[in-house]
Order: sequence, then structure tokens, then C-alpha cells
Amino acid sequence: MDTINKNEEKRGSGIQRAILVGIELSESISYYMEELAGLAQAAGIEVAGELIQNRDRLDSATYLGSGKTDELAQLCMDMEADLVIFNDELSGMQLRNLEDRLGVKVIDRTILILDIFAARATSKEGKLQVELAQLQYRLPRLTGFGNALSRLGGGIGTRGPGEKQLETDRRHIKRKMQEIRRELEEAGNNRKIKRSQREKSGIPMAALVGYTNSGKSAIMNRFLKDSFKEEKAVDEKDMLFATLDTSHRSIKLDTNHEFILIDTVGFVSNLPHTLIKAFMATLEEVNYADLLLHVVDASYEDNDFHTMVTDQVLREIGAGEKEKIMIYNKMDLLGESEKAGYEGSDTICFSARSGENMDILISMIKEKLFGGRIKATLLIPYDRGDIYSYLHDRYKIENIKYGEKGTCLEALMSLEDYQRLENYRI
Ligand SMILES: Nc1nc2c(ncn2[C@@H]2O[C@H](COP(=O)(O)OP(=O)(O)OP(=O)(O)O)[C@@H](O)[C@H]2O)c(=O)[nH]1
Ligand SMILES: [Mg+2]
Repeated sequence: MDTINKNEEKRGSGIQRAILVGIELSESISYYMEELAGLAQAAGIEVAGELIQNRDRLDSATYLGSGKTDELAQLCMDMEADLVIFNDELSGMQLRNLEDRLGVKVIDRTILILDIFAARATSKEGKLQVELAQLQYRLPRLTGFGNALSRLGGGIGTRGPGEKQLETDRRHIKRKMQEIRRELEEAGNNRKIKRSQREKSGIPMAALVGYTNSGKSAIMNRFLKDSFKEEKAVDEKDMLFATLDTSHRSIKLDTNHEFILIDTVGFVSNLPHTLIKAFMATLEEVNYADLLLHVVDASYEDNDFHTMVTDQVLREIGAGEKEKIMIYNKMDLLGESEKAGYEGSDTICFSARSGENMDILISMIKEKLFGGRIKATLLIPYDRGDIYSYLHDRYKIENIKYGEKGTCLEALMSLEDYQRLENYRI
């Protein structure tokens, strides 16, 4: 009880101090622990210590072995920690048992990520998606959470649906989830309308995807800067999950080539499944893109791992087979000798900061997005409304003029249509 009171006092100062805990099963866990520390930092938590246990199986009641749990309790006291963060997802029972044994609040990687998302979401849809993911996580853990919340106050892991919500029964939560799903569906319909408008415009789309903090938003801003649209810049920050909502910007490469660039939410290892599911609708946008720009932070030594995680999430959302350009970003931070090894087809060494190789990136995008498209100027006789509406449905029609012999127009079209309409070309 003493520990709890002491920690309640400290909580008054605002900043939570956490011990990070991981279990090393077969593969090395150091990377995940480093990332967990980054996530904690992103949530405004101070990391006070770390505890790793080597075991070949997990304890179903407390996750850690009994001796290690005692060691953790001591470490919490020594380090004056008021929070313990586990690298893996815990069950409701494990959370409850651990809190009883440790006397401090216990959360896992999933709650931490959900909490960061809850604090960062700005759009109505983003907030709903996070809330849905939180409820999904909490539903099978109601008892564990009820206990935790009645004893310990606010702080990490308690933002979002709110305490009251959690005290209500399962049915109430399920009803709430249904409500959110309905609202999300509506938002999804709006997005569909916008998407079909964009598709109809015939303007191709490219989506920036990749690990969080790799520089997706910075690349978006580089394109905006180069096309004198700096006022449309998106947020770019040195923190995990800076971007949560997708943004679309139209980028004009030159008079004949315009495309829509989409900035998306970043990925992280062990992205909670509830979150992937909740964000599926937003990430669906990626599926409608004609091209993926997979951004990798080349200055990060273990970037192969980031690439692997990103590829895995892309496969999960059904975009694994999409046409792709690999952008190895932040090359300004690398020495000449370190740049070797990034060559390959559809691969580019890049720097959003210096703009290095921007011209090559543009020509790669042009080739991929417009390679099969060609600009035609047509004269459609007035009695061929069918051709006009065919074109109107598929392409963005420009420079329409109504002359004596018919409608004169311009459109960027497929080679097939270009050839088929040979008789109408002028
Ligand atoms: N040195 C250097 N820094 C870069 C470069 N590109 C991006 N950064 C920095 O890296 C950090 C992350 O960049 P963002 O563009 O916000 O990353 P992101 O991929 O959008 O991240 P999330 O939105 O969290 O997924 C920022 O501090 C950028 O200024 C680059 O080419 N060179
Ligand atoms: Mg971003």
C-alpha cells in the first residue's frame, strides 16, 4: 500500500517513470526493447530501467517467472517507477496479477501504442478508429482493467473511451463498438465518393508508405516545395507516429504530368492487430494507389528490419503486389562508402532534406505513372456523345472548346484508347 501512496504522490508531478520488461525467447530482443523505449518517450514517459528475462516459455499467470516478478517489484521501488511496460501483449488476468504483485500500474506495448495514437489523432475518423481499437483491446480484458482503474488514477493507458465506459458491461462496450463502426462506415462512404471523384479525374495516385519516422512526410513536403505549394505542407517531426491521418496533395511535375501524392500513417514492429484492423479503412487508400513509394530511413543501421515489417503490413492490407519504388531516404547522413549497396532496379538513394536525386525520382515516377499514357487532342463530332461520355467517365478532360464541327478537347489517355480514337485525333 505504501508503494501505491508514494506513487500516487509522484503521479501528481505529471511525468510517469517506467520500467520496460521483455522476455527473450528465441530471437534477440534488444531491437524491440530499444523501440519500446522510443515508444515510451513518444508517449511522454521517462524510462527508469529495463528488465529482460531469458526463458523458453511464458508464465500464463504473471508472464514473468515468480523470482523475476519479485526482482521487478524491487526494481520498481529502487527506481521509484510508477509504471511497468511489457513488450508483449498481456491478457487481462496477467495484467491484474502483475499489478497485484507489483503495486504499480502495468501496461503492454499495445496499450502504449494505442495511447500514443489516442493522443495524436486529430480527425474525427482517426479518433473513432483509435477508440474502436481501444475498445477491441479492452473487451476481453474488462476484469483486469476494471481492477486497475479502480485502484490507480489516470495516466498512460487510460485515455480514450474513459473510465466510466470500462466499468460498464460487455454489452455496453459492444454496442458502443457497433456505433463507432457505423460512424466509420459513413466516413468511409464519404471517402469513397472522394476517391471515385479522384479516380474519375484520371489523375494517377502514388502513396508514400514505410516505417514511422522514415521521412514520408518530409518527401511529401519536398514535392510541395518544388512545386511552389509550401503552404500545403504536412507535419513532419522527429517522433514516432507523427502522421496519423492520410493526406492527399496534387503534385504537378510539369504541364503534362500531374499526380496525387498520398502521405500515410507509419508502421512499427508488432503494430497491434486491433489497430491495423481499425486503420484498415484509412490504409485502404494505399490499395487504390497506382504506385507505392516505400520510404526507408537509410541512416538507420537495421533498416532491413523496417523494410521487412513494412512489407508484412502491406501484404496484410492486400497491397503486397503493388508496383513500387524503394526510396532510401536520409542519404545526407551517410558517407559515400555507406551509400553502396542500395543500387537496384526501382530503387533510389534520396534525401528529402537536400533534394539529392529528386530529378531521378521524378523521372522514375513519370515512367511508372504515365509510361502507358499519352496526351491526345481530339475533335469529337456532336453526334458522337457516346465517345465524349466514355472519355468523360475515364479521364480528366481539359481545354474544352465547342467549335463548328464538334467538341475539341485534350485528355491524357491509355495507349489503347489513343489508338482506337485515331480518326478523331487532331
Ligand atoms: N537528415 C535528414 N533528415 C530527414 C530526412 N527526411 C526526413 N528527415 C527527418 O526525419 C524526421 C521524420 O520525418 P517525417 O517526414 O516526419 O517521417 P514520417 O515517415 O512521416 O514519420 P511518421 O509520420 O511518424 O510515420 C523529421 O525530423 C525529418 O525532418 C532526410 O532526408 N535527411
Ligand atoms: Mg509522417
